[in-house]
Amino acid sequence: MSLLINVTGLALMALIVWWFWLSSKGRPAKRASGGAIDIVVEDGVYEPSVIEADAGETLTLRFDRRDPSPCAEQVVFHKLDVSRTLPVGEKTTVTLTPKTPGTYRFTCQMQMYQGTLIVH
Ligand SMILES: [Cu+2]
Repeated sequence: MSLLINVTGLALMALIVWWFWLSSKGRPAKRASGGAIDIVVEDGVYEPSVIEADAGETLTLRFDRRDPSPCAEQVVFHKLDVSRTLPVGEKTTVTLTPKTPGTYRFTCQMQMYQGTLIVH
């Protein structure tokens, strides 16, 4: 009986590892190349959640908030001093020109939604 439980436990762990590996693989970084990038805000994730850009490049991000929960209400770009309120069912444009290469996080006000802006 305890062997069965161990096998089940191992299978469950393998499934969890596989799930995380697969879900991170399924989200390639979105490269900014002049045009606007649409970011869907839904089910606790920004999609895409990783944005890449070059330093000094002006980024136009269009947040499409589909999640009506108050959690998704704001997007905050840490270190860049930018935050916006996102109305539900609308696209909110955020324009940024990061000048220094680095990794900048953007999150909701409670940091449940997580995004990363990589500046080269
Ligand atoms: Cu939140």
